[in-house]
Amino acid sequence: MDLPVVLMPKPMNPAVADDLDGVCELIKLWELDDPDAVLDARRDEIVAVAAGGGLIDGAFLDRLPAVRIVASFGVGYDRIDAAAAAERGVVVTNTPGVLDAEVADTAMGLLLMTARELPQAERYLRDGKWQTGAYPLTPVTLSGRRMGILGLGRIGQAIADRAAPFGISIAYHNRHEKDVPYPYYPSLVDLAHAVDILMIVIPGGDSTRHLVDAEVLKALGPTGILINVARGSIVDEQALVDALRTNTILSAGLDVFEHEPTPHPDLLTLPNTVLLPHVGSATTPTRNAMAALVAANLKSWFNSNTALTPVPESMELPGASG
Ligand code: NAP
Ligand code: 8YV
Repeated sequence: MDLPVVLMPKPMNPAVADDLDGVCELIKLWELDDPDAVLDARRDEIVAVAAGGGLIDGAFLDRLPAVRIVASFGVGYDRIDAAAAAERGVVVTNTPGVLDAEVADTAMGLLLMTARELPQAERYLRDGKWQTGAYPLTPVTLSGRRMGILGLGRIGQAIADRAAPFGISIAYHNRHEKDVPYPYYPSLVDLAHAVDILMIVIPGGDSTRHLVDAEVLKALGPTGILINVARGSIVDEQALVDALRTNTILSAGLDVFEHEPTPHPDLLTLPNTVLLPHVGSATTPTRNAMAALVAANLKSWFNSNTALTPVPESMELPGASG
């Protein structure tokens, strides 16, 4: 029997291909001499896409009319037009849950690094400056501070759980109030006013672009710390640079940027930033768990036409009821 044909447009964690060995024929697009010719020749055979980066929109899917599922690596799927996919009867899956702890650990690490200036202090030691005197005291401590979580979802809740033992209190802003023991702020600006730390964990994409703008940063205030482990597009990066330069906020810890892998150049030179190269989920065990979930979605689809973790936009489609 012919195996189902799966397109992998960009390189992915190798565990995806390993998990799919013998399950499907995998076309690794980036390895082909003439990818367009192969896409045209096999357009009616390719039934699934394993997506690990790159834009997947309506035009892309129109080239591949037999595709019924796009299994995406990562919980954020802002590079995939899931609504356009649904219009074409294509289910999109992501990898929720398996990375919550890892990303929450990264968020707390980034918060500690930023509030206590740990990377700057380490550079001070490495530069031989300790001999000339102690590293300056940092202006804020974490205990007793208030954290506003923009996006109290799976990862946001895992961050809240970790923040409590640090003596940090939680408030949040989502579009919808949740049944949780934390104060809810229907307005993001009001949340920013009320807290010392703004932790961003909402999805990226057009609907959240520049939600954190100059007004929100002003509301966070001169002792405020911004942490972003979600998507760079959520923050107006120029407004953030201006706010950091003018001490409108105290500091920022960023794992994500508007234009990856090229952060705004001023972020690199400002003294009050801590910058990570999008490593929120970047451990071998967690990336392997994400890869396994990508493969499990495809296997389940081929075995029983059922997606394991469809995104909300796909929920009305057959095989995606959860
Ligand atoms: P989730 O469980 O879906 O939580 C997202 C939360 O954001 C929900 O509580 C949602 O509540 C809220 N939200 C959505 N749109 C909003 C808006 N316009 N305004 C205010 N709140 C909004 O997602 P998750 O699994 O926690 O992941 C969150 C994001 O983290 C992902 O989408 C991804 O971009 C990012 N991420 C980054 C890394 C990394 O490596 N740095 C790793 C994993 C994930 P409402 O629906 O009530 O608004
Ligand atoms: C990954 C992420 O870095 O899951 C997400 O949304 O941003 C990260 O876990 C990303 O999926 C690409 O590898």
